[in-house]
Amino acid sequence: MASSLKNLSTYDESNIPDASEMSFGIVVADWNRDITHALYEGCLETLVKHGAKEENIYVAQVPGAFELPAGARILAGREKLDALVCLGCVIKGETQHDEYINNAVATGLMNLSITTGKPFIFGVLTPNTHEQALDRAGGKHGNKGVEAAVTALRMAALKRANPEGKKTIGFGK
Ligand code: DLZ
Repeated sequence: MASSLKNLSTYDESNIPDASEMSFGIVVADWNRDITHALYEGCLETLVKHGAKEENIYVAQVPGAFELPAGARILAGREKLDALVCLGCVIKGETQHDEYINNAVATGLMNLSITTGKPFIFGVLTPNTHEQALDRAGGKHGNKGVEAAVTALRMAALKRANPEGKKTIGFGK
């Protein structure tokens, strides 16, 4: 399995843009809240670690992952944000609910990103079991909230970049 030996949240900290002038939204689903709140902690910590000010980070809770795109759209309409991170956890069950929810959220966030030109980051765990979720919410495979924050930082910087005279943007080590 691809993740069997990896902590998926390791990244080159020296290559992350400074976020001191940036604003972010974090939308967190309440379903599986032990997991989603651990994702939130990892996400918040990472944004602050790279310079984001807590007063420039806007947080909204929504009932479940299905509500993430609508919650993110509401937050984006209310505040001037560089990027939004959407955090959830949909655990596979006996029915296909997970596929409907995950596909809807992925499509919804992609549509928002394309139509608004603003990054809406997919920070949703899609595990088969609660244990797999724990492994990815601060456990042996890292914290997807950290990964989502890093993605938000990079995409926010890409959106802000003034490419005048440059042929490459965000092409790091
Ligand atoms: C209904 C439902 C189920 C069965 N499972 C999850 C889940 O594992 N993770 C999650 O975030 N939300 C779940 N939901 C709730 C839906 O996301 C949504 O909140 C409801 O269907 C109401 O629209």
